[in-house]
Amino acid sequence: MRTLVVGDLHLLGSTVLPLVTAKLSDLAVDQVVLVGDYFDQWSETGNSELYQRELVFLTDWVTALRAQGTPVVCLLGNHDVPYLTGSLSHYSSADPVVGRKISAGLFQLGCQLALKSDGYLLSHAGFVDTEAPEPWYFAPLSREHLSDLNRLEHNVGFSRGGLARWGSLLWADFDTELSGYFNPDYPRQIVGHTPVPQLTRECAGGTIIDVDTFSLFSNHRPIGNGDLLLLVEGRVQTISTDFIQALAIKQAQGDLFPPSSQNWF
Ligand SMILES: [Mn+2]
Repeated sequence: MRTLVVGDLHLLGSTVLPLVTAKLSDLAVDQVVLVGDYFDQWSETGNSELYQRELVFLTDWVTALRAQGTPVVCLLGNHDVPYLTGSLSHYSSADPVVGRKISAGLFQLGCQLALKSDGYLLSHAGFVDTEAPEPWYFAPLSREHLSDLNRLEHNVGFSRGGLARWGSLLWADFDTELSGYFNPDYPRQIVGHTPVPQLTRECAGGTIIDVDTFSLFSNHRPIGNGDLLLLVEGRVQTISTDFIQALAIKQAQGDLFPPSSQNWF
């Protein structure tokens, strides 16, 4: 199995996903995994048109790939779950139309919490200490699990501003929680959630890899280099992309996050 893993998107799908498309045939990819956090971006919370445009781009992109026979697994991140549960965060879009459309879109995509592939456990933020996946994490989310999902979304550790001892698989911080205290039953994990300059690997008794290379600083400059991860029969390869150039071109054209024509916030 050849699995291409894509980090957090945060309303950058229309910039990032074409770069992913360009790699698929050369790399003979069998399966694509998106690690979640499709929505929310610094200073764009009120840009409802951006949210809706990126939602359509994401669902169209995933639907087209699946129709062509390439499975796409869409994991859920802490920035996605509030739109499903209705328990919005300070960083969520407060527009009820946006929220309703995102919720419908995430259900349509069949988003799930975790995936096992080639000996690795993939999730948005990872499994710390005794946190372990339950069977429903591996299936497309159904409405009966929304209260469980809400509980996981509110399980935030100290280092991310919460009161829990550890963050859940939606919140575990890579540096302070996951890399040092991963669940020893799952020593091979791939996650997003914590922005990194490049694919980051911790090997203190395990192989814990962070793929969150598309996240931006609050001034919309890139933190990461836009690398992707290719998992081939249990081995990991780094796949570089033109993310930095693509981002710079869109920024120069004022086309990265075009302002909403009805931006009341
Ligand atoms: Mn994120």
